[in-house]
Amino acid sequence: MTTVLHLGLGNFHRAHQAWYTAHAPGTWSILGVSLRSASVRDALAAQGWRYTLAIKDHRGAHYETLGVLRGVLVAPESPEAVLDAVAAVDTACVTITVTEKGYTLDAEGELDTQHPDVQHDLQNASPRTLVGYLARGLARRVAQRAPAITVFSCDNLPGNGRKLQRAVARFCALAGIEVPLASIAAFPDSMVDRITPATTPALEAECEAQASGPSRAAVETERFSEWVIERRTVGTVPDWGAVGVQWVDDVAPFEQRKLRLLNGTHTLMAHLGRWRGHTYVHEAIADPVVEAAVDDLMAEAVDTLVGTAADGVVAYCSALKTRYANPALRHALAQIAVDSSIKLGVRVAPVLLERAARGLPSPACYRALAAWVAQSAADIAQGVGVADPARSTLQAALDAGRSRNDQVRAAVSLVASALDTEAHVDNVVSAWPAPPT
Ligand code: CS2
Repeated sequence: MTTVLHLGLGNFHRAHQAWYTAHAPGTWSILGVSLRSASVRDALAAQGWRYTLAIKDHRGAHYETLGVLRGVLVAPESPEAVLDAVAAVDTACVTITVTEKGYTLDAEGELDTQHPDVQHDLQNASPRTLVGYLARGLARRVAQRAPAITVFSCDNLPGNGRKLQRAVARFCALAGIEVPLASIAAFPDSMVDRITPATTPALEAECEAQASGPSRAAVETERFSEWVIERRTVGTVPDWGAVGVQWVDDVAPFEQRKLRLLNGTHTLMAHLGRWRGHTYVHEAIADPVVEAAVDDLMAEAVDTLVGTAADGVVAYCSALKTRYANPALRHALAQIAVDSSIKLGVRVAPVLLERAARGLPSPACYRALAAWVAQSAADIAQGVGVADPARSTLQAALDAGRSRNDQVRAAVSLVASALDTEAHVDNVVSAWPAPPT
C-alpha cells in the first residue's frame, strides 16, 4: 500500500484529487488531514472512511462510492501525528487544498510574517498553519533520512507550488530550521478544475435515497474535471496521467486561463448574482444582466491571454457557460463569495492592471469590483456580515456612514494597493450595479 498524504480534506479534494487517486493504477490510499474541524472525520469514521461522490450534469446523476481514504487526522487534536505523517517513509507524496488564505501569504505572495498564526508557528513546535506543518514535517523527514517527496499544491493561486516553496523556505530561515528544501521536496505548480458545491442535508438525503453507498459527507460535483501539473516531481507519485491528468512543462497558461475566465466570472456572479436576488450559479447565469456581465468580463480577460493560454478560448468560454447552467448542481453564490478580497486579487485585479498598462478600458472588471463592494456593504448593513480574512477592515471600510467613494477606496485597496488610485476608484463607483427591480 502506498500513501498520498492530503492536507485540507474539504469537498474539493474528495471530488477531485481523491477521484484521480482512486482510479490511478496500483494500490494507492489517502491519509487525509483536516487542518481545522473534526466534523468530516467524525462523519467519515462512522462509515469506514468511504463516501459517495454524486457526479451530475444536464443528463442526470451518477453515484460512485470512493473507498480510497484510509484514515483522517484532525491537526489541532494530533499535531504530532500530522508531522510524523509528513515525515513517514510510507508517505509517497503530499497533496494540498487549503484555499487561498491557507497559504498565509501577504499581498506580494510571500509568507505573511505578520499573520498571528505564522508568528505562533515560528515560536512553537506544534504548528497551526500549512506552512508550519510542511517546514517542521520536512525537517523531521530529513532527520529520519526518508526519501524526497513531491508536494502538490492544488489551490487557485497563480504559481501555487512555487509560492508554497518560497513560503516554506522563508519560514525555515526565520525559525532557524535547517532543511535542504530543494533536495527533500519538489513543489510543482498545478491547475485544478472541478466545480464542487458544499454538502447540504438535501444532498445527504438524496444519496440516502438514490445511492448504494454511504450518505454522510457525500459530495456532489460535475462530470467535467481537469488537472494540469508541472512535470517536476521527485520520489513516487501515482500514475495520474493514466486517468486524465496532463503533465506539462509550464502550467502558467492553463492556470491563467482558468483563474481569469472561470474563477473571475465566478466571483463576479457571486456578488452581482446575489445583488440581483439569486442564490445559485445556475439561476444567476440565466439572468440576462448577469450573463452579459459574465460575457463582458470573459472578453476583457481573453484580451490578456497570450500563447497557449489563448488556444481554443472561444470554446472554453462557451463550455464554461454550459457548466454554470448545470441545473443539477446547487452551487451557492454565497459559497463562492467567501474570501473575495483575496480571490479578486488573483482573478480580476491582474486583468484590470494588465489592461490599464496597455491603455485598454476595463468596464467589466470595474463592474465586478463594484458588485463586490455593493453586495458586501449590503451584507454588512443587513447584519449578515462578510466571510473574509480581511473581515474587520472590510466592515470598517464599508461603514454605512462613509461616502461611496471612501468605501470603494478602502475596499479596493485590500484587493491590490495599485487599485486605490483615484482613476480606479472613480471607475468602480461609476460601475455601481443598478438597484434590483
Ligand atoms: C470557486 C472555485 O469558490 C470559488 O471561489 O470559484 O471553488 C471553483 O468552483 C473551482 O475553482 C472550480 O474548479
